[in-house]
Amino acid sequence: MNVYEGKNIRNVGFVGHGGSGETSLISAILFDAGATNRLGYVEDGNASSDYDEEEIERKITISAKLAFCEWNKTKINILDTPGFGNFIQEARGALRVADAAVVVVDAVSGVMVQTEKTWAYSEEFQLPRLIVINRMDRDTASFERSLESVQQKLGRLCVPIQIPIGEEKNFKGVLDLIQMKAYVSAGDGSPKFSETEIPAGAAGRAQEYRERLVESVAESDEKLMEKFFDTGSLSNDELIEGLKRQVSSGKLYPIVYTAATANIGIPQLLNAIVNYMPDAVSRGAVTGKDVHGNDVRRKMADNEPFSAFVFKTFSDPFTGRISLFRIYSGVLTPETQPYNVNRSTAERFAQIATMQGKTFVQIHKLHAGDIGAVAKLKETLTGDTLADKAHQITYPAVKWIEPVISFAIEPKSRGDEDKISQAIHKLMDEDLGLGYAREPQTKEFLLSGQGQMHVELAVARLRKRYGVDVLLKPPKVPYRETIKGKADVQGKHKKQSGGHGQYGDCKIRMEPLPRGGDFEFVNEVFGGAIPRNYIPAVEKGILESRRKGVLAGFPTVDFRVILYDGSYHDVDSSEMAFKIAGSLAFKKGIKEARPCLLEPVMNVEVVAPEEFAGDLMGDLNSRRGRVQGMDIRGRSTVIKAQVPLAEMLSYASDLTSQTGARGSYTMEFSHYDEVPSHLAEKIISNEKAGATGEEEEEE
Ligand SMILES: Nc1nc2c(ncn2[C@@H]2O[C@H](COP(=O)(O)OP(=O)(O)OP(=O)(O)O)[C@@H](O)[C@H]2O)c(=O)[nH]1
Ligand SMILES: [Mg+2]
Repeated sequence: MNVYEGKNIRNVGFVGHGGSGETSLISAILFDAGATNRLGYVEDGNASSDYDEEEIERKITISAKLAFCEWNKTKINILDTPGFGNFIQEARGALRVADAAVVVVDAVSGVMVQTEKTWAYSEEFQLPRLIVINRMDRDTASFERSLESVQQKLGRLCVPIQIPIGEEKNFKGVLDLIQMKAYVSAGDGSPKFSETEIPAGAAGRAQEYRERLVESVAESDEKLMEKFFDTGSLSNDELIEGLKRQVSSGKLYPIVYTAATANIGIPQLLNAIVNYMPDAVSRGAVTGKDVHGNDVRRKMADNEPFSAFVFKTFSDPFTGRISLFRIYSGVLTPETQPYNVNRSTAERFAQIATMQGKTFVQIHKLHAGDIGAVAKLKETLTGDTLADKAHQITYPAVKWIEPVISFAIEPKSRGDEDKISQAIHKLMDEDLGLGYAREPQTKEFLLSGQGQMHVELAVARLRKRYGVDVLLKPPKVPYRETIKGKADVQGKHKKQSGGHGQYGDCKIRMEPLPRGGDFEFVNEVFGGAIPRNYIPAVEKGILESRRKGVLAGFPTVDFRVILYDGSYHDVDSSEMAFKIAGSLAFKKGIKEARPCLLEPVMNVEVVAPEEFAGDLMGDLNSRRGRVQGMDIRGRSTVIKAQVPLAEMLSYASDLTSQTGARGSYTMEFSHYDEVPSHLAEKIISNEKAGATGEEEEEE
């Protein structure tokens, strides 16, 4: 493996909507550049960057991968990323360390939801972009329509630097609008192609698009503008230099055309990456934080102290944990002693490497700007900065969005709980979009993720990697019980047959408290009707009983108990007897005080294109939701509503199907509210049916 300096390195993240062909393009690139000796296919399960067994099974990319090739004396580090919505955060994590994005668009469907999302991520990191219209060989692939879709949704700064030769099965290659040459693929799946003059029949069209390109390049460059006005054109050198500048500064986004699986247009795509995408140190400097939390700038140069950002961690069945990092400053050699600044600990690099898909490739040195891999770091996790201990700096980590869907999980075999929790934490080290917590009220373990598929995938990995099997259940709604009326009752526990007797007797009043009032205990016993030392026992009896309410076993909340009278026995009374008396009084009192069920109500915010607004509001109403307002955000409508949690359990997938995956939502707890009585009856009878045979939980 050759060593490259930053100015001869390109770090590009391939992003796009699921299925537009990022992974297939990368396979073709690696093959054409000689990095692999055969062309791998997603369909055959041998694409270089979809190697994980879950990826092969599902034929999609699930997590970000690193690969590289050498082209025209330049090293191109390639990050493959998922385009499927559940895993799209991975694309964001990869773009965080890229210097440019290659945005792949399907020639048939054009710009889709995740194309726009990854475009927005590229915007967030201010990355120059190259657009690849792929799958040009498919039925109904269209140059005109895909261009219209791109320019309409991603803006008019997207301009073709090629036009395709033919479409659908007649797609043969590309016309280069800068060199004004035709590049026709050999058509046998090999990287071979011929360079010819543009055929007479296509010359007019090529000229037309070249002029558009020249105008676009001249438009935002004063010097070129003058030249263009004076002479009516630009020289090729001016055009190339101008284009480079505009692309680097985010003023133009060039478009190229490919068919990945047919290996057409790939060498020209590689040329475009090398020629127009910025090199790995062209940004000059990066901003981080020093040990005091102040902003510092660090020059991206070899002669600066070492610093690198870890953007990805995953476990490899053979090598163990692998960390991918990008070097921002300094050179990494076996002598470098990296220090993890976030965790204040020294790390040791057993060997320096890079990844070619799943293959670990050793290298003796990496320069500032390059991307590398290292195995078996002790403490380092995604988002950490490794640096020279004498020159500490940290770079900002990407914050993953919170999980949006939760499932209760249950071990298939008892006693597996600890193993499961350890395995889940290992998965979470490499997948920052997962969440795991115990719901304190229902005591269920909740596994959360970015969508149902994400959670199911985690469950599959638990089984295959760690040999633990869990059942996925929809999470239980944490209902509660309360009272609406008052009661005045007596609880008496008396057992005086044979041996030592038991005697406890208390009289209580019960009354509701406002929502959130939880529980209050007031002692109004005067004159020793109950001896003072037994009063806490009465309260304890009530506290224990209220944990499992009388209606359906949910905790009872928002009520006050006033203990005002009782009686005792000199010999037979005991703490235990008064505890039981308290518990009896509680159960009796609740029943008299018009008990009811409470359910959690959530604040829900739904964002979707305007055309769905009416249907979505109707749907929220049918979920017993109360729509509270509507807003416009860009081209989307934002609907705010309060909806009972019980109605939202399958909302993620329902919203996806209602909006063709163009809607999203967030949800947080608002308050508890009474469950309408007809629903309460159902819940109560379900709970009672489910509770039979269940063990009583002990303290
Ligand atoms: N006909 C044709 N099929 C293609 C082309 N590129 C990719 N495909 C097929 O399209 C499907 C999706 O390709 P992938 O490379 O997995 O797409 P992706 O963008 O990586 O998908 P995600 O990883 O889910 O984001 C596969 O069946 C490929 O064989 C192409 O240029 N022409
Ligand atoms: Mg892929």
